[in-house]
Amino acid sequence: SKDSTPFITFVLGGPGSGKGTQCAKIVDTFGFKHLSAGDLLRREIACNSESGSTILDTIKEGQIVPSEVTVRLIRREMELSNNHKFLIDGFPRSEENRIAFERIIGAEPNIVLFFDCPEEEMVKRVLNRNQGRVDDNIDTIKKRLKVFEALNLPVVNHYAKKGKLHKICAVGAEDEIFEQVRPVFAGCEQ
Ligand code: UP5
Ligand code: MG
Repeated sequence: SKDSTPFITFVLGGPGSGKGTQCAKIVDTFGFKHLSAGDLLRREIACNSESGSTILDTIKEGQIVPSEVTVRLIRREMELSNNHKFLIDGFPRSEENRIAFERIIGAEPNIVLFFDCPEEEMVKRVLNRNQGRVDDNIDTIKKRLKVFEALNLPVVNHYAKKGKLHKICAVGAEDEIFEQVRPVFAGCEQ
């Protein structure tokens, strides 16, 4: 219920590492509320919100949307939800994102999942996806990979040092990968 302290999982990994795919399985099995930061930003573009055109330009370049924008969207969804278990997918993407979340939400994640996937595999998956995303082209994918390595890996390392990181080998069949994810949530059964 809304009165409970939130239980927060951050889901990290490069573009196409399978974050969204595994989040759907975690939702089905453990009853989390899935908040994909990328989906929330794409929704702002689709509904022509004030910040929509800036968000679109940023996503096309594979860059990171300002923290205030993203954290505001995540906070709104957390407040509207009557679930208290959250899967925050694709966020934080930088140390600046992380610090802004901790300041504005006033909480740290309980668990951080990291889907570790070789670049060639990520590129292959994203190019095969075919869902019309403006950033699923080879030029933008190269930029997304550079930004991931430069800005997201420091966040991964931060949580590794804090003992919160669960590194998952993201190569193989979706169900096999989920068998590595499942034990991380032992005790979170609905
Ligand atoms: N697939 C999945 N698992 C597979 C497997 N085991 N074997 C073979 N294929 C597999 O998967 C990608 C594709 O691979 C799918 O077709 C799937 O069927 C297949 P998916 O689960 O969608 O991977 P995911 O990691 O979610 O990939 P996504 O492209 O969504 O990751 P990104 O991190 O690049 O995208 P996101 O939507 O999070 O962000 C997009 C952009 O938004 C960012 O580049 C950035 O510009 C902006 N953004 C911000 O600025 N701030 C934020 O906080 C978040 C986003
Ligand atoms: Mg995704």
